[in-house]
Amino acid sequence: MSVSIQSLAQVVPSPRQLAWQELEFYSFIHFGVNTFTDKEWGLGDESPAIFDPTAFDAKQWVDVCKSAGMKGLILTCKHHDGFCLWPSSFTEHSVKNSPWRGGNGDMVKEVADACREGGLSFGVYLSPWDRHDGRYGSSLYNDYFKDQLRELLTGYGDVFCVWFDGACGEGPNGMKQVYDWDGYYEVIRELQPGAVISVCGPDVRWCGNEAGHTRDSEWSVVPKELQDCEKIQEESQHVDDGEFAKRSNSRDENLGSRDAIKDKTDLVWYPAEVNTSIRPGWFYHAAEDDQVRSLEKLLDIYYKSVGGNSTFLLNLPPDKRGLIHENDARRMAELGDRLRATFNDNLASGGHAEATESLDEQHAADRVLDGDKNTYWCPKEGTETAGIEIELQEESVFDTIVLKEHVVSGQRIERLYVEYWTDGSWSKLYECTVVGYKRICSFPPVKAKRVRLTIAESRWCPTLSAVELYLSPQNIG
Ligand code: FUL
Repeated sequence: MSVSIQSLAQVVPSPRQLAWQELEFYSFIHFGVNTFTDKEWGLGDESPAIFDPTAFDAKQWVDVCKSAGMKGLILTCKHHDGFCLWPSSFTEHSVKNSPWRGGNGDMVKEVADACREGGLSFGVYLSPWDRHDGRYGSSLYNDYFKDQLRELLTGYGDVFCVWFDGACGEGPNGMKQVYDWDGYYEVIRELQPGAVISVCGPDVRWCGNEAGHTRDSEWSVVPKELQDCEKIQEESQHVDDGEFAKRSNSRDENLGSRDAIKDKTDLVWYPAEVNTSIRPGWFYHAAEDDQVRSLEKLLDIYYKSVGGNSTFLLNLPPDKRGLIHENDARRMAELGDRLRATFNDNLASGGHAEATESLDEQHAADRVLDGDKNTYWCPKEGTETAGIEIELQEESVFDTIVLKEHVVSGQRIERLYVEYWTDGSWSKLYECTVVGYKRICSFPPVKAKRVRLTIAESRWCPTLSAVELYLSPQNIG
């Protein structure tokens, strides 16, 4: 082992990573000329004249996101086709040459404003790959790209995320671009120090597929070499469901396990995001109106991503009207209703907690029940196996347990199991590996008054800031 367990346990998130993780669930909005040509990737030769949503309403987008319980929105300000949804001063290829709002529109502004009014965080997707711009393939393009970043990061208020995907194809001159990643990051850090740089960036790690698949063990502490953009670029070319199936080994790979990091010297906090679309495509296609993902599928991804130490970035593509289609909007409301009904009444609150040991009074067992994310239980330093028992106020039926580590202190739990007291003995209910920011444990309903968690393996000493019990509405009655 090249790094000691103690130092490993002390790799921690930056404030911007922490703020991003707490958003948990947020939307991707793919909108642009592809919406009007029915394509996924534009060629770059589309006329701005085709961009003319008839009923665009940013508030509707925000309302749909909120109905699902999302806390942020990331807009494709420019996709690979190069068309800009804001009137950039550095290109003619934008909304300023479109009939929409008589050429006076600024979609980035309308969306950013609607997000702020609705209480959603706003993020930008700016595609480095540009199939339209003649500067692509030369250093001039890097200057252009930075100029665009400056526009987006100064003109639209706070931005929580700059999302860079890995695609790097040919531009209009048949040339490829050598991206100046470090230069891009510098602009972002200077203008929006609170923003995370996602995927081709150092703050948020791509989960490795676009199908919504998740790893059972998602570590936020991983080898630094995973931040290498060249590699991410390579991996993200033409990724789809089929492709993913072929690469399923990498999904199973436990990136942060003791085995995976045993020869590494440089470990970083690089937490995962799961990104996928509510439909097969990223952009809207009328032919996919009946292929909106089911409530069960979306719940499954939510539980495994948000509840598996990742975040969930779900794409909702608006249609030619500029509205999120009724089928998608309905599904989002259903999802939000289900989540709200499930995580409404914490059956553990008011209960009593006892631990096998506690570091001190301040880190006593009952900290997991106080509803305060800043307080936590932990055993003595160096104790890697420990347990905590919760006695509920009254015997209750439950099918869900939410666990949270105090990730401000690092990610430490490696294996844990949950038991409940029934018929005079402990019976196993659930077993998992990592916990991290949040683990949602889901199982068939049981009735009990006592629940016991055993942290069987951890790094240095585990922490827990929350243990919550719930009953989902489909199991009530
Ligand atoms: C990919 C792109 O090629 C897709 O069009 C989409 O934007 C997705 C989120 O990232 O790399």
